[in-house]
Amino acid sequence: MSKRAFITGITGQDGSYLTELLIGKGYEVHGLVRRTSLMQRGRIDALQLTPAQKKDRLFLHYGDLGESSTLVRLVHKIQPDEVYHLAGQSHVRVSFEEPEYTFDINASGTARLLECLRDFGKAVRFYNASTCEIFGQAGAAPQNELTPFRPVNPYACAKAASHFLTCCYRDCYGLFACNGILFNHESPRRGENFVTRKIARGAAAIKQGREKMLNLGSLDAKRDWGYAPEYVEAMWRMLQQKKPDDYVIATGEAHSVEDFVKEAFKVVDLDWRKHVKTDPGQIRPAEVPLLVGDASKAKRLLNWEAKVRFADLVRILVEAELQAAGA
Ligand code: NDP
Ligand code: GDR
Repeated sequence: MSKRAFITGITGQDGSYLTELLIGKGYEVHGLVRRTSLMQRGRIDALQLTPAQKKDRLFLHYGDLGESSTLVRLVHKIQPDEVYHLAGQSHVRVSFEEPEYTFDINASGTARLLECLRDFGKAVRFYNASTCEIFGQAGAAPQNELTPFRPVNPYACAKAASHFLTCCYRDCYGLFACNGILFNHESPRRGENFVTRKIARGAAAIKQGREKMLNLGSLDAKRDWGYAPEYVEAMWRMLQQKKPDDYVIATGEAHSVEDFVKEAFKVVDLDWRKHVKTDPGQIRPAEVPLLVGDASKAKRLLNWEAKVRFADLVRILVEAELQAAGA
C-alpha cells in the first residue's frame, strides 16, 4: 500500500513542490486548505501532475490551524504516515503588523497539531517548518544546529516556540518529530511580496517597459538563498531516517539584497542604479543583518547538498518572469 502524507500549507510555495515530489514517489497526498472567497488556487492548478495523479493521488480538505477540532478529525480520517507541517503566516514584515495572529498560527497552531498527533495512537512521522530566522541577530556565522536562538521579530519568536515544541514532543512523548531549519529558498512560485520574487518581477517589468522603478527596503541585509525544489527533497529525507533530528538546510553562501538586484538587472542588461530606489515603508523595525547556514550535518547524514547556486537561481527567477509576461 502506498504511503499517505498530510501537508499543511499545501497551497504555498513549498507545499506545491513537496506535493509533486511525494506523488512522484507514489504517495497519496492530503492537503489542508483554507476557505477563501475566491476559488483561486494558482499553485494547486499549476502542479506538474498528470490528470490521473490529480484525481487519484491528491485530496484537499478544508481546515485552519486556528481550529483544533478540524485538525483532530482530519488526522483520524486521513490516517497519515507522515505529516509535513508547512502552514504559517510566513511574512516577517507582516508579523510586525499582526503579531498576535502570527503567534497564534505559527506557535499555537503547531501545538494544536502536535497535540492531536500525541493522542492519535498510530506511529506517525512529523516534519516542522522551522527557519533560520530563529537565529536572528546571531553572534556567529555561519549558523548551525548548535547556534543559540536570538529571534528579533514576532514571526521568528513564534517559529522559535514552534521549534522547541517539536523538540519537546519528540523528547517527552517519543514522537518521530524533526525540525527543518531552512534558510531562504526561492522559486518562480515564491509569493510576490518576498524580496527575490519582487526584484525578479521588477527587473522583467522594467525591461519590457511595463514599469519604470522598483521600490525596496534594506539593500544591505545578507541572506543564504537556495532553490526551493531542492529544499523539499531535504524535508522528505529527514523523515526517512532511523532517528528523528533537526537539520540546517542551506547553500552556505551569503549575498546581499543589493547583490541580488545587480545580478537580476544583469540578466536583463539594464543599469540597476537607474531603476531602484529605497522605500522607507519597507524598512523593518528590526532587521536581521546576516543569515548564512552551515548544512554539513545534512550533507553527512541526509546526503543532501544544494546544487543551484546564486547566479543560476537569479537567472531562473528572472527568466520565469520574462516568460510569464510574454505568455
Ligand atoms: P507560503 O507563504 O508560500 O505558504 C504558507 C502556507 O500556509 C499557505 O499554504 C497558506 O495558505 C498556509 N496558511 C497560512 N495560514 C494558515 C492557517 N491559519 N491555516 C492553514 N493554513 C495556513 O510559505 P512557504 O511555502 O514559503 O514556506 C512554508 C513554511 O516554511 C512556512 O511556515 C514558512 O514560514 C517556513 N519557511 C519558509 C522559508 C522560505 O524561504 N520559503 C524558509 C524557512 C521557513 P493560503 O494559500 O491560504 O495563504
Ligand atoms: P525573509 O524574506 O524576511 O528573509 O523571510 P524576504 O524576502 O521578505 O526578505 C529578505 C530580506 O530582504 C529585505 N528587503 C525586502 N524584503 C521584502 N519582502 N520586500 C522588500 O521590498 C525588501 N527590500 C529589502 C528584507 O528586509 C530582508 O532582509 C523569508 C520567509 O520565507 C520566512 O518565512 C522564512 O522563515 C525566511 O525567509 C527564512
